[in-house]
Amino acid sequence: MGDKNYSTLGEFIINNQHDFKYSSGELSRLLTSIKLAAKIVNHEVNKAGLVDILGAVGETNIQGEDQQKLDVYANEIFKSALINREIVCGITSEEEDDFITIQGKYNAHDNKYVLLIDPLDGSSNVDVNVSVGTIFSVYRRITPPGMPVRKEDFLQEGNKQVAAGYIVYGTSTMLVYTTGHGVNGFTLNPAIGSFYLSHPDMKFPEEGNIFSINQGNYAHFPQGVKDYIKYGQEEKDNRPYTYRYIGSMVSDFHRNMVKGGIYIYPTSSKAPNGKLRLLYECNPMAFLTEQAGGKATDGHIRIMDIKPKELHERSPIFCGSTKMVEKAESFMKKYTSNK
Ligand code: P6P
Repeated sequence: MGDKNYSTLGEFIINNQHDFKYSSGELSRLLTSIKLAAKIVNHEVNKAGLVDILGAVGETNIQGEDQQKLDVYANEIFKSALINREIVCGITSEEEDDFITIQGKYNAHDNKYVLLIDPLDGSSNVDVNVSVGTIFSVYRRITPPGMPVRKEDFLQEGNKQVAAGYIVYGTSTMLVYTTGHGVNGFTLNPAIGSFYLSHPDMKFPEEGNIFSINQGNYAHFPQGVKDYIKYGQEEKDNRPYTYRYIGSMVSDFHRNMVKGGIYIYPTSSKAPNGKLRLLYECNPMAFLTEQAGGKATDGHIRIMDIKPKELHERSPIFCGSTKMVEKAESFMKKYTSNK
C-alpha cells in the first residue's frame, strides 16, 4: 500500500471536523487521544508473549471476571490518555466499578464529552495469540459544564451517541469508527506508527452467509435461536451458512462487516440477559452496524433505543447484515406474543 495515496487518520479527523456544528475541536482531540492510546496498547499486545504481561492479575473485575494483566494495562493506557490530557469530563470502563469524574488542573469539568470503553475485549484470547479489540463509545454530557458528571451522563440511549468505534489488534491493527457520517477503517503502518484510510465508507452487505454464535450453548438458547441455527444449516438458497466464531466480538464483527454475516449473543438459561454489556459493547457496535447499513437489535427491539438502567447492564445482541438479522428476528417473534 503506497502511503502517499491514503490520508492518515489525523488528516481525516481534521478534514471531517466540519461534520460537527459548533465544533470546538474537542471531539477531534478525543479521537486523536484514542488513536495515541491504541498505538501504545497495540505495541504491548503484539509482544504480549515476550513480557510478563500475559495471564491473570489474580483479581476479578466488577463483572466477576478474572482480570487479565493486559485488560488492566489497556484500561490504564486509555484512562491516562483521556484523563491526564483532560480530554473528557468523565469515563466509565468494563474494568472500573463505577464512572470516573475528572477535575484536573484545567477544569476538565467544562469538557462536553464522556467516554465509555471496553479496553480489551476478548482478552482471554491473548494467551493463545488470537485477535482482541478495544471498543469505545462517546456521548455529549447531559449535566451542565462546570460540575462533576453524574450517572445520567453515562446512562443515555445508544441513539444519543456522538461517536463509536473499535480497534482490532489482528493480523494488522485497524481503527474503525463513526461520528454518524458513515464508517471508515484505518490500518496502522507499524513501521511509521500512522493509521491510513484503508477501508473508506464500510458497508455491511445486505445479505451474507457467515454466522457467529457460540453453539456450545445451544441447549440453553431460546427456541427461536435454536430454530434460526437449524435454518442456517439447511441446504437451500445461500445456505448452509459458514459458521465462524472467534470468541472475540470485535474480530467476528469486523469479518462479518467486510464479508456479510451476523453476530449473535442471545439470552440463555446460563446468561438470562445475555453476556455483552449494553453501554460499552452493544451500543457502540450497534451504532457502527447501522451507520454501515446493517441492523442491530436484542432480538426484538433496536439496541440503540434501549434505556440503560445500570452502567454494567447486559443485553442480548443480534447484529450484522440486515436480511440475516430480520430472518433471526422472525424466528424469535414466533415465541414471544407480547413483543
Ligand atoms: P463466550 C469476550 O469475552 C466476549 O465479550 C466477546 O468478545 C465474545 O464474542 C464473547 O464474549 C465470547 O463469549 O461465552 O462465547 O465465550
